[in-house]
Amino acid sequence: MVTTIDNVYSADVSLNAHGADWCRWVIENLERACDPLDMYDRMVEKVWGRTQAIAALDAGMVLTGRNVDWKPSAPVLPQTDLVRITDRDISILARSEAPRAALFDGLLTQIECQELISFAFDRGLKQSGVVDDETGDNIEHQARTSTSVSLKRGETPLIAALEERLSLLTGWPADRAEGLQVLRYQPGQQYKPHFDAFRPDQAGGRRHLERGGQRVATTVIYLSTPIGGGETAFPTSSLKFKPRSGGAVFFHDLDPLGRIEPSSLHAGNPVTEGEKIVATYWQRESVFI
Ligand SMILES: O=C(O)CCC(=O)C(=O)O
Repeated sequence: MVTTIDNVYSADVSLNAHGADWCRWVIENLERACDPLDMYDRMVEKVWGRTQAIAALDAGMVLTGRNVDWKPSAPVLPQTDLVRITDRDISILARSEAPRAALFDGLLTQIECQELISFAFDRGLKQSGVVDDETGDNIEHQARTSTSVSLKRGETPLIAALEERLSLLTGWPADRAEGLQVLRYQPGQQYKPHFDAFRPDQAGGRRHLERGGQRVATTVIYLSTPIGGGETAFPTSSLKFKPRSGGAVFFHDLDPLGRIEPSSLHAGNPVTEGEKIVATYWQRESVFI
């Protein structure tokens, strides 16, 4: 076979995911110095999956000699579904494209869950709050009826080990994260649909952005298994994760281009029986002090 520019490009699996015409479209537009962010939107609007579009643009940027740092960096999950992190095997039981989410198992042992719950309860839980749009203060709101406590990063050896585990699992530095927030939901308690990312168009959101930048990803770590209800639910896709102690759900708060991801809208469904206890871990764009 004669090697032509066309068949070199189309030999790239990611560029060729939707056939030769699309492959050519990507390369030609990159060669014309089009903005890859606009191209991404166009591709996803048509036939491309988000991950596919990113991979094709990444490959195209390399092949056309353009700047490969075209999108913000973000936590990344391992490709394989079983990963050995320090002393344990963590499984990825399920993945989703929209929201870009993954369900982990084996992040904590049952003993570790108990230790974290006891520590948080000893520190004392108070009525949970939400960020006030205008002031950025934490205010009580009927949308969030759990009780909670905010812990410091590395506050105990177990917390430090868990943060290290999450950092290794997602390839994101442990100092680019808030301290864990432990939440307790009793029957009837819930957190109605909301985004975790801060709104840059609101004064309250901007106040939080000054400290460590945007929230880039959330991990909800399940410390108990409620008998009924309490799913972490994503209403735009009808995806629901059932809490199981020791497991966790990870999801990106931003789209691959750093904008608030519409499908990251999520809720903690009302607990109907038993008790749900979680620790929420928010990763930030930059170092959080
Ligand atoms: O409780 C859950 O399942 C979700 C918690 C949550 O939405 C949050 O802390 O932002």
